[in-house]
Amino acid sequence: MKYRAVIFDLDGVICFTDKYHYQAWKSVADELGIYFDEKINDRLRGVSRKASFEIILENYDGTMGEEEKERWTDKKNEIYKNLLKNMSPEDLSKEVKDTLDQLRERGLSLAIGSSSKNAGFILHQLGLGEYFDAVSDGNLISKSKPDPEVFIKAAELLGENPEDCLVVEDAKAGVQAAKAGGMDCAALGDGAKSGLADYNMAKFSDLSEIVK
Ligand code: B16
Ligand code: MG
Repeated sequence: MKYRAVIFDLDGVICFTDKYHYQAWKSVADELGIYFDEKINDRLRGVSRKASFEIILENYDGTMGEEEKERWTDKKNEIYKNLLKNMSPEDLSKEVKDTLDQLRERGLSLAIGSSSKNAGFILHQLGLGEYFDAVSDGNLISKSKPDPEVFIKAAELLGENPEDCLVVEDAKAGVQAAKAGGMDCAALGDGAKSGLADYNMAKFSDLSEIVK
């Protein structure tokens, strides 16, 4: 086989939390009187919470200090975490679960490489709390994607070399992070449109062929 391990981005690959991020940021933006729509929300994909707020503030007329920014990002996270309680194992598609099981049966190690500080809670909600061999997330890193830190950390936790790992991503910043870390990348959605990935997938189950 071409790879020994597969490292999955979480939001946009294993599950879809876009609508919850949108609702939470929208409520913060409305309170601040900042224009915010789904197109701006698309730009937040794969980007850290702090960097996401900076993008939202591009439409803010005033100035804001670091402490105030932290209060608003904390508020967004409280709203977001409450919305995540709506997630359940039913939000994990059969296609994703079957493909993961198939890769595992073939002897591949499986890890998560997510910018999110809520990755553990999301995995728990999906019924995947104990499923992965390693979880590298926003709590373990100091530099967000497109920096490769989160994927390098995942490979380290698995005890694998980067060149033996395949990363699966949906965001351009995530594809850039994988490549900067010396890993091959299979991309979905915006990541595939970026033209920077080694493989472009139409659907998650395409992975079965890619890792053969
Ligand atoms: P949190 P991923 C990313 O997760 C999301 O795509 C991005 O929209 C979000 O801002 C980021 O996590 C941080 O999330 O506020 O929960 O720490 O795609 O890298 O799995
Ligand atoms: Mg993502």
